[in-house]
Amino acid sequence: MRRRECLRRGLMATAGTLAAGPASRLLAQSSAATTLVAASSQREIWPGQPTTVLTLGDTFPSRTLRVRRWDLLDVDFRNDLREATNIHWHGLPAPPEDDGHPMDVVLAGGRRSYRFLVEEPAGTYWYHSHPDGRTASQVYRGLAGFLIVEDDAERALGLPAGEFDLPLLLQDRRRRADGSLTYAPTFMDLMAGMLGDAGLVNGAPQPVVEVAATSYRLRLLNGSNARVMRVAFEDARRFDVIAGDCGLLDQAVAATDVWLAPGERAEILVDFSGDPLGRTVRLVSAAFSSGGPGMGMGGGSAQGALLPLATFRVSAPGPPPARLPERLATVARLDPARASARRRFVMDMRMPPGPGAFTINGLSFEPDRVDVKVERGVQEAWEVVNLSGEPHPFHVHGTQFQVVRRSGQALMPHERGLKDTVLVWPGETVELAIRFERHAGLYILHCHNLEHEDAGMMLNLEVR
Ligand SMILES: [Cu+2]
Repeated sequence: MRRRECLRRGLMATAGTLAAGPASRLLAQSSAATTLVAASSQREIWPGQPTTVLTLGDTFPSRTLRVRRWDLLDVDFRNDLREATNIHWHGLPAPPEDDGHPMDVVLAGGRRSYRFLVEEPAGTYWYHSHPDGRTASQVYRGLAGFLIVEDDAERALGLPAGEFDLPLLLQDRRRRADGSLTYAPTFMDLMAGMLGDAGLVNGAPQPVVEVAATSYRLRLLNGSNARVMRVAFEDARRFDVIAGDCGLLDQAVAATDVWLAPGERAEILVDFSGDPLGRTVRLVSAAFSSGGPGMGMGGGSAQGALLPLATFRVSAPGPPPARLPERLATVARLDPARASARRRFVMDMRMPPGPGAFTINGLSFEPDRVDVKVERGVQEAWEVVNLSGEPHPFHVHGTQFQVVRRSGQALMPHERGLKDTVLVWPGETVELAIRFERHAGLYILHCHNLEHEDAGMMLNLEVR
């Protein structure tokens, strides 16, 4: 297997940007062909209250896709909505024409295919709609789901699998009296982002998850529009962080909480084998002080407020807990000392909120303006500065990066692997090591607070 992967790697190196073309079809081990239809539908989120939601693959939230490394991701996409939409494959460096650039949309009633080779090792990715100015509204109503990449190296580790591998899409939503997911942000919501007062896990409000008394692999994805989550168990039990945004860490790191900004993922191993049958433990976003101007305002629950997410109930005996391997993976690291270009991105905002108020390097998104030009294959050192009073998750399309240093604190456990989104707190500077090596073409970088993004906190980035 390893030899075959090496061989394919070598072929890909010579194939270069052909990855999106016919060459990728020859290289792909198999095709993960699927049809995804974006549609409007009724679901019962809160008992007795039908809610109009948006679905991809006829599920709310959107259908979980599982692909294998070196598969051809092959999605026939149809837009049955009455608004334009598209799909972005968050975290995977897709070819630019398949990446879901905000201007590259499928009009109401239209269709297209998304097709590219999945070259990345096993990891927890996701996909969501990404049309300019409409991302927040569409993701809020349901257009987001898991995209899980699996491979043989990961399988050989013997991590909990099957029913013991639980992808958990964590979101906050604002509960309205009529049970609707009407997206109508207020002035304050546009500043802080849309914060909800109800925790949803895989689309269900505070579900009870029946588990066996053994270890579980939880794939945590913060799919909120704006809420930063400090995910923890209410009994402060320790768990092992095994993966971040883009796959496994070198080694597990013990922790009692994991901070996830919108767009970020972490995988944890949690052990219920010491719990008596019948015990319950709540998974929450624990309280923290955000210092943001949105605190206590906007009608939802404030940024940093305690938000219950799910209750785990240990309801059956289970197999012996999985043994955690000493080494999980070898993260393909860049040496930060070898950067040959430097760049600085300053995230800021001015009043009043709304179009043009949120800026990166003083600029608000202009579809026809290319703001950042990078050379393919050249390693760069990026400094991301947050001058505003709001936390901003900085997300880059077209590649993955490393977090090198934070000015405000040490790196968090899930930041020790490759990433595509990094949280930058007010006043903080974060240093990244980054290189675009896969495809040339037009991508974007932006804030993953979806209200900020829709208000223009986004730049066009061209890889040449
Ligand atoms: Cu932001």
